[in-house]
Amino acid sequence: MVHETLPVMGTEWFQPFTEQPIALLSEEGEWIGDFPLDLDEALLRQLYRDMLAVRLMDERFTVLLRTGKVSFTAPMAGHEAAQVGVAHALRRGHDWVFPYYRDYGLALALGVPLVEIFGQMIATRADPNKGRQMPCHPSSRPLNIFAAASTVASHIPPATGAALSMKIQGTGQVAVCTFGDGATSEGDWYAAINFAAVQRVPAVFVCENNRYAISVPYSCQTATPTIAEKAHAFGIPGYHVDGMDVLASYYVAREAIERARAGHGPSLVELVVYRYGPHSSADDDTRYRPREEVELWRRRDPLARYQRFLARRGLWSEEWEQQLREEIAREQAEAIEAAERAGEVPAEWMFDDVYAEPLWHLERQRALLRAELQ
Ligand SMILES: Cc1ncc(C[n+]2csc(CCOP(=O)(O)OP(=O)(O)O)c2C)c(N)n1
Repeated sequence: MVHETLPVMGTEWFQPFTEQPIALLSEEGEWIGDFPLDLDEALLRQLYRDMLAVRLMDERFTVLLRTGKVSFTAPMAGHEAAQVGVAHALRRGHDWVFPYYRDYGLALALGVPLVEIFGQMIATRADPNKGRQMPCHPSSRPLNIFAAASTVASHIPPATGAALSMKIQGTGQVAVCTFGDGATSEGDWYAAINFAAVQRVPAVFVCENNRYAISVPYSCQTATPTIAEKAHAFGIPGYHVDGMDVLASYYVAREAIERARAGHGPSLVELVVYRYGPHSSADDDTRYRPREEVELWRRRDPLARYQRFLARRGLWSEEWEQQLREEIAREQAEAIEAAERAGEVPAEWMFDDVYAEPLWHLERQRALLRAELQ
């Protein structure tokens, strides 16, 4: 099925609205794309390094949770290829990113310093947000990463607004907005994408479809077989992609982003993934999904598949794997130490930056809190 209004650019490799998810790597790690792979070895290896760093960071978060240093986690294992692929497809620090709470892998691959990531998770002075967000809410001013919000889909209208502003000002930027399958049932989602389509703004809407919204399975979320096909109703292309294939995630996101940048309007990209862990540290997923299902998806692991691809090209070895694991473990341990050393956040910082000018009632509350704590 080809979308009639899709502009012909001569460089488009992917068809929207496919029944089968677009994949570029077979399970055995063979390249199955029908166009030439144009990525250099450094980037091919970087994609693997980033995915491994995300996997190990996820494990670190769980350890920090168990030792009481972090109060909440939103596991992202299974989403690595999707998040790392998208991060490398955009222009870092130029384009804007509107992430959601499961996107620390995206933040890591975009280059948010590890000390800031762990500072935000533990809520210390290393956190540029001054410890005022829930854990798992990435953001970065220098990298144009909008502060993630827990309110499902609330960041999608701001992404459309930012993209409209980019269009009016002719900045050549693109707004990339990520969310889960559950977010697609929110009114904000429809309003934001519809408006983006009508205005032909430079935005790309990326659904990390992990088949569940907490305990609600995909079949109770929507009656359509894919999220991508909802793009039909907005009059924009919708791509159905294997989000556990890092090269498919990267290439489709890149095409959608560059179409948007060239003035051809927004797209919807559905990256089919699976979260191996519970929805969050407050969830018990054994109550709503069988272990066999989790095991089945684990066999499609994005890291293992990509490792096989690299190995076929002589770009992966046991020694390199070992070296990477040691390097990443050291970097993350040092970042945690530095984040902790930065020290606790004073409780009264909660009153900072709420308004441009201090307001009398907040100053009064600040004084009361200070007195109480003394
Ligand atoms: C507006 C709103 N409704 C409900 C919630 C509670 N809630 C938090 S996460 C979540 C599930 C979202 O699932 P999905 O969008 O698929 O993303 P996932 O967590 O699976 O990656 C819900 C219902 C919320 N935070 N905000």
